[in-house]
Amino acid sequence: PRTFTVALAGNPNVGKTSLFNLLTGLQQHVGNWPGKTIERRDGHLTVDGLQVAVTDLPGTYSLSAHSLEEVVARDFLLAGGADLVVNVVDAANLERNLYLTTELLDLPCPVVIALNMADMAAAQGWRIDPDRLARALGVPVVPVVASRGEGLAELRSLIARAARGEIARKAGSNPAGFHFSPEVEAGLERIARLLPPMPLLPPRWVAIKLAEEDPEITARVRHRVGADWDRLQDEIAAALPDAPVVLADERYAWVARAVREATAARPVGLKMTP
Ligand code: GDP
Ligand code: K
Ligand code: MG
Repeated sequence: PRTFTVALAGNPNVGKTSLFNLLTGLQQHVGNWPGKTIERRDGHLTVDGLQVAVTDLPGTYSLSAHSLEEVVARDFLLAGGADLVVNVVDAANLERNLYLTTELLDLPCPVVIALNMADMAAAQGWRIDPDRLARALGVPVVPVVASRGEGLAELRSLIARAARGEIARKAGSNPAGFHFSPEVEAGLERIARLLPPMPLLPPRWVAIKLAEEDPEITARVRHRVGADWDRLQDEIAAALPDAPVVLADERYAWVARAVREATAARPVGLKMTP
């Protein structure tokens, strides 16, 4: 069987490569993503006698395929490249960082959070409770300070648990963590039932991306259904009116609630993350 593979995903400059270096040490290889000028880092680590492969994904704020980095990251994840996503999050910019988390949780692969920059967050007066954050997000959370190597042992043991199959998520199932409202989920289900089979792409994910008017997925489905596209588009609009705005609003609201539940105190005299 294939080596258990971990992908590090997150916004730019949150400490992904720092964590990658800590995890893999000298067991790493730097190249480019096929046909792209974007750097790719792959490495290995051994936990509990298990070989684990690690890939450092390009930093992205979203998985909307609006940039080369986003296309690379999402294609890797959709192709089943990762058995576990370690979502590296900047604790000092928690709310902004967790938007991507909602998109990672749309995918069938298990997700854990490495809550990095815990030192910066504390210096800014944030008091983030990792257990409450884990409960709010529905996924495990490990606080780390990558620049000082803190939390590495805990992250390694979380990866080991995942490699032993103890942190699982059924492919194509509705994610345990992030959900839209029941009305939106019902609309997504209706859209998913109208779709032609799309190899490698979970139907709920395709429905979300169509509802969000994602250009790449829209083009692929359109190509696939041919003359039925106009009718499908009408049915999507009927199932989920104002879908792009409604879905984005629900992601932001879910993130805001998770941050509220996980933070005991707000920084005094400092601006909140937009
Ligand atoms: P990437 O863009 O996500 O790969 O982020 P990098 O690993 O390149 O880190 C970006 C910057 O943040 C570097 O200067 C790191 O040294 C620094 N950094 C990474 N982790 C931490 C951390 O936990 N605390 C602090 N204060 N700085 C960090
Ligand atoms: K960087
Ligand atoms: Mg990097």
